[in-house]
Amino acid sequence: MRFPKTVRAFFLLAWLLSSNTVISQAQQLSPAIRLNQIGFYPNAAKIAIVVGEASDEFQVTTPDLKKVVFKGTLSAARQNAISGKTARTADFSGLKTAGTFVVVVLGVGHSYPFEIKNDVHRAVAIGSLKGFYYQRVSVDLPAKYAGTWSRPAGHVQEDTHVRVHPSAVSPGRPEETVLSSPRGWYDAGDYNKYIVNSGITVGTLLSLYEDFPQFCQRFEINIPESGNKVPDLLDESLWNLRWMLTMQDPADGGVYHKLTNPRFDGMIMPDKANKERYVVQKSVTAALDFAAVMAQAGRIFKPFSRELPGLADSCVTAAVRAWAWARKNPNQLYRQNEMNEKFDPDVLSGEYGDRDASDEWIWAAAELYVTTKDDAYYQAVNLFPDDKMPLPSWAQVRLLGYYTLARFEKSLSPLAQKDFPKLKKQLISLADGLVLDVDKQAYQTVMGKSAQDYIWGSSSVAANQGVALIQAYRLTNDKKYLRNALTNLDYLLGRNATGYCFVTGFGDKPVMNPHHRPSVADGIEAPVPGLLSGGPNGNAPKQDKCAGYTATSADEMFIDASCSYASNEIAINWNAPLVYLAGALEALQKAQ
Ligand code: G3I
Ligand code: 9MR
Repeated sequence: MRFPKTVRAFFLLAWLLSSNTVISQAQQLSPAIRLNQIGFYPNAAKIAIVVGEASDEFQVTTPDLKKVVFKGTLSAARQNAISGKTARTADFSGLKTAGTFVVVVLGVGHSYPFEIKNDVHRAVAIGSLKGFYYQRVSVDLPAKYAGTWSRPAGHVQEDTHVRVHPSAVSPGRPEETVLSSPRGWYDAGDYNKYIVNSGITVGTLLSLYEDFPQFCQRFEINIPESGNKVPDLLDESLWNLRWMLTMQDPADGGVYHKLTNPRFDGMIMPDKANKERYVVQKSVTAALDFAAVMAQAGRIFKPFSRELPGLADSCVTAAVRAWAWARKNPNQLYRQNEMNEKFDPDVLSGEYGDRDASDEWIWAAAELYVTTKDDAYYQAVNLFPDDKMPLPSWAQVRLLGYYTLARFEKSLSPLAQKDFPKLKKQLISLADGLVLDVDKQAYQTVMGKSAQDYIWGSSSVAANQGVALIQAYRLTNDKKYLRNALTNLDYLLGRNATGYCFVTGFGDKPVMNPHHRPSVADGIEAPVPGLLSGGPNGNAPKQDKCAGYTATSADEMFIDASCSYASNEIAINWNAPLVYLAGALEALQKAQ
């Protein structure tokens, strides 16, 4: 809906008369103007979306509304294909001056302030990696690193006295066996530790290091290890990697699916969560995700043999043994309900179950092949069963293997070289599909062209689309992929149908009440920072039954309430692609 012609003519007249003065200094902050609440690189695209009725003109001004630095005309109205609402674009890409500004739209109001500067997403990149530090198990988080959110260690006793669940017993480890399996990150808003989800998370973080090693050298996040000779990204990843290593049964190389309480804890602090914990059944998906990550870690930590003696070799050995276990147990999927029928106590924490391990085989084979340079891994599984390029998620890791093959294009053996042109074409066609028709989308973001994007953890869909586009950029040097990747960072930081910045601690309308036990229980108003909320999920009301959903469309199906675990939990596998996306865009900012 637009204003009648006479009203628009009046606004236009006022606008012309105003010359360089502001449209109206009485403008109020308007939630209808959606933009990246952090800001923009000087040379990159700069877009705000205006929802609903608006006049044709907009300005960019100083935050006090006194000085106009840019004037523009809103685009024609587009209809949001998901909600039916009207959206118009304020494009101020022409403004390249550094500073802090707001967008002002006549008859609507002004936006939150944002910055234009180099390194504008550095704080988000640092904050989202630091988010992992706050998830650390087994260690105190002192104020020196954790600031206001300092807290005592969780699961110190519990995770050094872990029981073997009846589903997981083996000749060497009968039922009463007690294991030590400390460290790692809490998975999400809950306090359990899951190998499958750890796999994609660590794999994604380590990939940022492999793709942008120089950037990672200077990527410091103030953790206890900062200042040692190992980049912080690797040190933080090691906190989880070392835990993962303890989840392998030394007798047979199998990997337990998870370390968990039988039931979720209440909303309490980690040091108060004292329930007995178990390692449960070994699974083929856990073994293969573990093998993939350990193989990747093996090659990454090799140059650090002085700082971390023996680590790289241990990782490769662990990977090879997990792979061998998977070869012997290809059908051992994790099916929680079936397991609970056979064994007690019942385990009711997150399942991370999977009916199909073919993608985990592909990922593990690709990583082992690249690390060991042994063609046998390349030939062991059908690496290219079809032309599909499914976006990475915890249940779908095929592309992680393809990204690795692409990353090592120059050192592939002749066997893999042969397949490479086709793989490259397919990765590029995935990216071409993502960038198609973004200009027709209400928010001008890659995210949200289809309502299908709004699933549980949709923020990770946006972030992983961004990662796929960065991969395409690396393969082609075509900046259109970078430009489109940035649209999804804009989405996560506020240019979306909810108006929230989905990263805690960032933006002017940040998520404040995530489903995150420490954030709920610590008595501090602000949530633990640097954590990515799951985001809108069309099915959330059915899934978490939290009261308060009023939205009628999937792109808005989100509430900033701690009961909403289906739209507002945080999770390590969602944070990792955010770290990648923000880090990669920072590393590549000169190219944008
Ligand atoms: O992918 C399908 C999609 O094709 C379909 O259209 C849509 C319709 O519902 O469903 C999609 O699947 C959903 C899937 O998430 C998407 O990743 C499932 O319905 C949904 O049940 C599933 O939710 C998972 C959730 O656990 C419940 O099992 C999330 O992926 C997963 O991230 C989440 O993980 C939990 C752990 O179990 C426990 N720790 C916290 C963590 C985060 O919430
Ligand atoms: O806190 C749990 C969260 O991490 C999971 O993603 C979610 C779905 O498995 O479950 C949450 O726990 C809830 C449980 O499923 C049902 N009772 C309420 C729990 C949250 O308070």
